[in-house]
Amino acid sequence: MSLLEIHVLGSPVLREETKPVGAITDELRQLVEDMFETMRAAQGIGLAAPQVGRLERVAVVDVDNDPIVLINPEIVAESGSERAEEGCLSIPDIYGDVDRAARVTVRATNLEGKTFEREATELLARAFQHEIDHLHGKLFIDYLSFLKRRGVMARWEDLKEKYPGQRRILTAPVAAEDGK
Ligand code: K1U
Ligand code: ZN
Repeated sequence: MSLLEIHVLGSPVLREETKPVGAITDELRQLVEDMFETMRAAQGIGLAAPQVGRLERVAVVDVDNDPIVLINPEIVAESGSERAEEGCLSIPDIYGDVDRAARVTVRATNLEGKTFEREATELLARAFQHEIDHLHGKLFIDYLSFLKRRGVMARWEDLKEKYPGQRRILTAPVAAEDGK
């Protein structure tokens, strides 16, 4: 298992289109395992391959201890609209309100190569949409108004100094010691 570096805003890989996964290989299984570990270390509820510098069409999501691997995911149905605040592990300390479909059905393949469909609402629906956007080079800040986005970009000018090479390096969470 390895913690992967997270690419942050400005890294070109975040704006690239991913490539559909053909075969489920041991390398892909390792990538998925490392993505879950990285997502948890960063205290996220999702992570997409471009965020770790990879262009496979793969994302992981875990809302309420329900880990889901999304290989070649697509939204096949959506309805309603809901506005809520979002963040992004690739744009640390920046938040904004985003309108998303309130209910979505995602079709994807799992690590066993089986196609499945999953309907979702609330945070899971938002996470699916956020991660699938990453797989198409789209970020939540793209949905903000011109003025809000300009404010975000001005703030990012200061924050980005913390991420040399446009990479965020995580440290493994330290286990809590009993009784302390
Ligand atoms: O892809 C990412 O950058 C991960 C991102 C996904 C996300 C999905 C839906 C709403 C907001 C963000 C995160 O996980 S950021 C962490 C976060 O916002 C969060 C963490 C725990 C509960 C709720 C939100
Ligand atoms: Zn994100």
